[in-house]
Amino acid sequence: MHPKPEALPDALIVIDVQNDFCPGGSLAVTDGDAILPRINAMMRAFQSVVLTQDWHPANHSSFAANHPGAEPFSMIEMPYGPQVLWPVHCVQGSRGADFHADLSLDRAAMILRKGYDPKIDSYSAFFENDRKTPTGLEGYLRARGLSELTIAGLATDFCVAYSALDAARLGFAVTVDLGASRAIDLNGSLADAIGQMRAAGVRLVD
Ligand code: VGL
Ligand code: ZN
Repeated sequence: MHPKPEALPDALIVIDVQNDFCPGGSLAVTDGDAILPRINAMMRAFQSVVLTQDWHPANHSSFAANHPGAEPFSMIEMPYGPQVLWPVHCVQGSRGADFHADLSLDRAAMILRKGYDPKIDSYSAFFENDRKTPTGLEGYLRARGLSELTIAGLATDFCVAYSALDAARLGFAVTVDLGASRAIDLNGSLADAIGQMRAAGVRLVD
């Protein structure tokens, strides 16, 4: 009798580790690039790795520049709810939208792009910001039998948190690795996101 080899945990979802969210980028997250060694090492410990990529057209409605007179980081009301207006970032095909050069891509089974509809933002890897329009990631994970997810990347309080909350709502078992994530922290958004993830049953590890 041979013991069954310990199965690797299911899926690692790496959120938006792109140049524009790293130091020097247009929406730089403090120390965003500090997570790279840890993320790269984590990839080897999962059955499947999914990378997401924020992927906006230049006329995207989440850009302050597309709302005359509006300042970056101000809020507007969109048909689907409140929306932060961001500096122009992750424009399709731009250097800022590329993955950070040190991000290991070899083990990525899937690269999911989001935020390409000019009318609606998409923080989450699962749904656009109306919390209804699916990206297809749920179907991908279910079809492959991947039900336990670890989520990390940029930024903790926006795309990571929205992805984790949606995944929990869909019934996945979700862990967020805070040590492999960094936050924007806009007006208390990090504390808010942590509180919401805890309340939703997301496991938080450091
Ligand atoms: C993100 C703001 C705008 C993120 C993306 O990846 O957290 N934040 N677009
Ligand atoms: Zn974006």
